[in-house]
Amino acid sequence: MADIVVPSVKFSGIELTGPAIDRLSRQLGDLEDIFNDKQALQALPADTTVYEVASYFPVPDGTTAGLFFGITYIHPGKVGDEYFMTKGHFHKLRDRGEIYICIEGEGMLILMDEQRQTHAEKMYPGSIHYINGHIAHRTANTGNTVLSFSAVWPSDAGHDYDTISTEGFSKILVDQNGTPALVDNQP
Ligand code: S6P
Ligand code: ZN
Repeated sequence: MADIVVPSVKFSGIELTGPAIDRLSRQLGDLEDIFNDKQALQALPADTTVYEVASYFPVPDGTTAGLFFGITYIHPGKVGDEYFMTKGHFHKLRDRGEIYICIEGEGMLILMDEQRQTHAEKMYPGSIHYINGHIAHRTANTGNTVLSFSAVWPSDAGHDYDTISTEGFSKILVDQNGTPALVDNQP
């Protein structure tokens, strides 16, 4: 290997560019179990894109002592009074943490511990969020423009989506007269 290396994965504006970037996109049709207002959901096209994630996986999934990096882009929008948001997950290895850094837009990071205590942190350009292990995390776009944020997490963390898919978060983020409010989840 050369003594001096120029990395080929980099930010370009708000895009992640370079070889072997993994890209995924989630549509409303993939997110039926996370929004409460099923009537409002059915009134929207199932192929509406809610968020996209570009990730850099420098080592295989499950590698101990490595790190992954990704950028999530959540489009503006609502299903009923709930903001467009990510599925949300615990890490499969519960004691693995994560760092989020907001790049642009405005939003909320919703955090729930294993006792189902939930609170939220406001996301704004430059805000840094430390997510301890054992904490489920979900992000919502509360603005009128794309919310994007970068994330760094351990490469052996894995994702447990099933717990959130079946039990949900104990609180949801809704638009109350133009203001985001965290309210009890009553599905
Ligand atoms: C990975 C990290 C993010 C999310 C992304 C989408 O640990 O927390 O890259 O994967 O924001 O959210 P979700 O809940 O659909 O994975
Ligand atoms: Zn995570």
